[in-house]
Amino acid sequence: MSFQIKTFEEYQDAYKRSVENPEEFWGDVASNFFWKRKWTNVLNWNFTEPDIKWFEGGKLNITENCLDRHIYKNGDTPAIIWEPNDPSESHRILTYKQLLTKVEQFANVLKNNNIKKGDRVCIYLPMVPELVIAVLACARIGAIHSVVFGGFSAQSIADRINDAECKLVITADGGFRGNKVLELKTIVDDALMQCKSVDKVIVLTRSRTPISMLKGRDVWWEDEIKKVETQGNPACPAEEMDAEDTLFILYTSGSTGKPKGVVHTTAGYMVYTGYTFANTFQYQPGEVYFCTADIGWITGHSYIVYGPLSQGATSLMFEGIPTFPDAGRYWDIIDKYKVNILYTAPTAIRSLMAFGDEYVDSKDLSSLRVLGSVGEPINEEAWHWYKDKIGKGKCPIADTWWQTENGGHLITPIADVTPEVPGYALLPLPGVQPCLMDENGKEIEGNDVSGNLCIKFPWPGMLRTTWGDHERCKQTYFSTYANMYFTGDGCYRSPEGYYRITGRVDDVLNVSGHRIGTAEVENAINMHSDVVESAIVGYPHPVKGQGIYAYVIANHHIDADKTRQDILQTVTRLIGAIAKPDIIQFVSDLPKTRSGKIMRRILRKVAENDLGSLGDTSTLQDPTVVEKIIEGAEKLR
Ligand code: 6R9
Repeated sequence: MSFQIKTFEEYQDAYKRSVENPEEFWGDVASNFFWKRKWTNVLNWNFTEPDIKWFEGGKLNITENCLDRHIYKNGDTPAIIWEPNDPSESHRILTYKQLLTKVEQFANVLKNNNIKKGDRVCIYLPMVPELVIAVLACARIGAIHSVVFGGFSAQSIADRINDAECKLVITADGGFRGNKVLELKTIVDDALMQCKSVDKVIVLTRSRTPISMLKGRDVWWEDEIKKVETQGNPACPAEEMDAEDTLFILYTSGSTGKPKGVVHTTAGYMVYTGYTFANTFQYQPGEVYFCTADIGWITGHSYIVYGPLSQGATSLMFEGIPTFPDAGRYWDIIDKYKVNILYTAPTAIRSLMAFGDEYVDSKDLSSLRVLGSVGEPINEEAWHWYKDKIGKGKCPIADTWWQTENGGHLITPIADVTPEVPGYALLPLPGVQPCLMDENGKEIEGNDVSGNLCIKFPWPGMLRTTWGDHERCKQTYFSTYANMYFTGDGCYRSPEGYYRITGRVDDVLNVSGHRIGTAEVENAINMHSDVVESAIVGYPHPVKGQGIYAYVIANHHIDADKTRQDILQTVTRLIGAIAKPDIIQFVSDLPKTRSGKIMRRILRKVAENDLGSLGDTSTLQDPTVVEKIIEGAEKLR
């Protein structure tokens, strides 16, 4: 890992070089990877189209970088350690050699099922090693994976499959999460009633839940593997991919209705996730690294699968939830496998903190060396508990700020290299040029200032487009400010020049570290036959970070308690349980401007119970609406 920065001076040098001579800088980083053919041009870009190309002319396969190149020296190093949901079930370890064999085998299964380079494959699996195998098998043959988080509903899966026109779905009979069984195959069956493009479903056995298998369409994972074995288990050579060939699509919520398929390409994503993994966490050979995210989110893609594996690391994946069988589960896992690096989310920290220290105190956490945080701003109380209780005051905390669209960390402390300040993502990694913009499109210079966070210059891991709709990519990220990537986040830069992310400035909520578009939830609620109109806002929630507050105008005749339950059911069916409102307030009207726009600012203040600063309500069509809403909110508290 010769690109690992070791001291603050080295960080400063690397940063300077990355800004003054980005092509040389990233060319040097990229030469630490395995290329079938070297690139001819490091970077070609403009942010107006946008059109971004890294390592043009380069040929490679990311799985050769994540697997084959480690085999010679480190074939017996564990690549994946898997801890099951139920602690009494045996864990599994896959060495690099074993993982490669399984990936090649399953890549041949995909080929046998008619999947070719460029085809889209939807993966809807629980957190089992086969999920990593499926992802890498797609990459092996150049198929584009679209992983859908196991908590999403049939409708959400159908929307994602149809948007990407996936040909094949990989799922399991069911998945275990705590004491629940997720009926994954049944949910896929429901989704596929709406999907014409899918002609095959590969089903892994996991929960042995009874399911239906449709003749001609559905096949068992295990049977398909047997077929490959009877074919003599041939190797599966890695498909030669162009640097800019699409590696995967991952859907994420924005401020408008429909989730966007964020597109990441091969070489830039590989270089960026590998570089940031090695640097942020200062991973050392032989260490056990545990990221608690689900592979259904970008954190799992970049920092369970691709980043760690490209660096030959040992990546621990956990099938279950932090509170099963009790709130000491993460600490048990750390103790059991002598985990050195833990990467988790503030929502998990806050939730475990609330269970009390007795779950932590009896565990041996002395193996921990580095802690990471991701997904949402970390409040100081949680930061200190993490630092003192979990890290025993000796582990640096990397509060990594980044987004699905970014591929990897953009602003983060580097463990033991840069300073740390609670609540601060701190400083940009080399190659990242952040800036703060004001409402008029002007850059805010200097320190001790706040503004909208933008990035001025491309980095290799950034998104290239949104699937099937380049215009949307341009509109969402590259149009708010000329020649800038707009993040959607607000940010403060301290007198020292340190960055603190203050949260979304658009209509995107961050609930337990998951992005939820308010428009998406509103659309779902509005589908309910008794709902006339709705408005969603976020409000501070002690564990989730933000909770979902729904203002709903319903038909007069409703039974409020019953309709509330029905609305929750509607949202669960249309999006998934993660988008369920925490509070539903029925209102007779919503505060609207004379042009008919909902004034969300006021709704937010009411939801936050911050009534002293409602601001100007004189431009409302009917200012008395606000009083009625405040009255109703008080009754709910
Ligand atoms: C990786 C990931 C992205 C949004 C982002 C921001 C918030 C993520 C954060 C953070 C403060 C951090 N966010 N990390 N806010 N501090 N360390 O979470 O991607 O799901 O796309 O969410 O999450 O608001 O814009 P994604």
